[in-house]
Amino acid sequence: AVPRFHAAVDLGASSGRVMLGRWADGRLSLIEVHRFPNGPITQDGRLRWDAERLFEETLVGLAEAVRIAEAAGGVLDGIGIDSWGVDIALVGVGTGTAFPSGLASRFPTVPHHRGADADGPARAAVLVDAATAYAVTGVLEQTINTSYQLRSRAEELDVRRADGGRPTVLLVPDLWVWLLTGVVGAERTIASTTQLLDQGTGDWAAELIRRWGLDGFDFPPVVAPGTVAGPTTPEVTARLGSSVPIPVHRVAEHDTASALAFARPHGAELLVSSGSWSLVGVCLPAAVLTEHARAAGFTNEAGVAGSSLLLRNLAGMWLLTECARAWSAEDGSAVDLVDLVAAVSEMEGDAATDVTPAVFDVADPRLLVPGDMPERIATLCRETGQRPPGGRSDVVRTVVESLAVAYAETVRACEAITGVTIRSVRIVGGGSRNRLLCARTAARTGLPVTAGPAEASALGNLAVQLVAAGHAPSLDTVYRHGQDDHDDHDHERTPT
Ligand code: LRH
Repeated sequence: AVPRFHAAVDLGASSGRVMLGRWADGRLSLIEVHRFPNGPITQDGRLRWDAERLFEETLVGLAEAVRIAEAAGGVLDGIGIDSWGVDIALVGVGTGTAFPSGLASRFPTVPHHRGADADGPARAAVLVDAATAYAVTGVLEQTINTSYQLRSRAEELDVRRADGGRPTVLLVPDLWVWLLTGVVGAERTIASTTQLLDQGTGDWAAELIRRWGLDGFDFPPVVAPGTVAGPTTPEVTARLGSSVPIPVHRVAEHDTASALAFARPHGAELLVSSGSWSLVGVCLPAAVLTEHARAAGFTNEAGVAGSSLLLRNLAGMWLLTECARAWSAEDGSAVDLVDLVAAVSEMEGDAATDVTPAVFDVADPRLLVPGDMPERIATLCRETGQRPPGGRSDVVRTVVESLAVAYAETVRACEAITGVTIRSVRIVGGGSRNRLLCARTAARTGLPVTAGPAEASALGNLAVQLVAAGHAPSLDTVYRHGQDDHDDHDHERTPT
């Protein structure tokens, strides 16, 4: 059979990557063709993403994907983009501006959600309270939401300008699709992170948008995942060195939805998408818009194939990457987190690690912004009367234990909301490589834990493309017959 090549661009908060999938004989093989670092940068006194560099890196990776596909006698049949949620660029669309000529001098800036105003939810609540917004959108009042970010930008921009021009709101992966194709749209899974999508109609919540003073923005049409946005523009096609334009797919553009694209809507498995954030919860047939779900700290986000994800948005590997950043500054040289976590995993079970580590609330808002993470963690432990972790390995154990405790508590909270007993845990994403986290989650939940795939978002991205193109019969076939560079390993139930 002719090999089919598809590229997944997966933009994560600490690194981005371009993965090339080759589908042949009912199997998907995945290779990483390009990986590049990511993180917040400060520009004009504000926390932002280095969007222009990230887009350049994307083009470098895609050009390499084209080269590999063509060298193998094939072509690149599709490109899909997924990224973190909530963050946006404002662009003035309408005149067929295409990358790179028209945009080189004014690449859109993308503020980082970790720099969002802390009082956004309180100020918005004066106009529409959080409970009302939840009943419409299913999204919790988190400072990072697009809704609050847009309210701040509306104030800055005074969008009701006399010329009537309305800036268009593009979430990060929709911005990438626009830069590649010139086509404007709002893919449903990524749009569901905004707190501006109506769960009932599946469209923008027009009244909420008006009452929050956001009707001076243009919101593009909502499109379902599993469609094609359009072909690459001539400029992009040439830049990628491709002999033909490449179809750009609307995949599940939210990385969480892509990572969990294998999940069936039954609520009996706790899903953990573990990257910079930990998204923890269950896949259900429909959103849960009750006060109970809101009070318990759950948000509803769109999954693939009409499914709904009931999730807590908790801190994740961000806690460790920020610790590593602080320690690297202290040492004057880079601290390797992977090595440190591996060393701590090996110590597990030693007499020295008999004492249960201190545990803190991973949802504490003080952990959201960049800063001296080891010191903040020590403060949280002291506030609850615990001895703060001593050395670096103790800090790692405390972070991992606190995440496992939060996951275990989420099992109980999901069961109370859905009435469905949770029988297993599945951890996907980069954090699934953290053996200590998987083992401690098994211990704290008392449930069997399956770890991997680590590149779940890229796999889901490719799966949606392959099903949409008619190559693969179903999403879970791609997961079952997909390989990445990670061995799945199961963790035995171990008593706490
Ligand atoms: C995970 C995620 C999550 C949050 C955050 C901003 O990558 O998309 O769902 O909303 O990033």
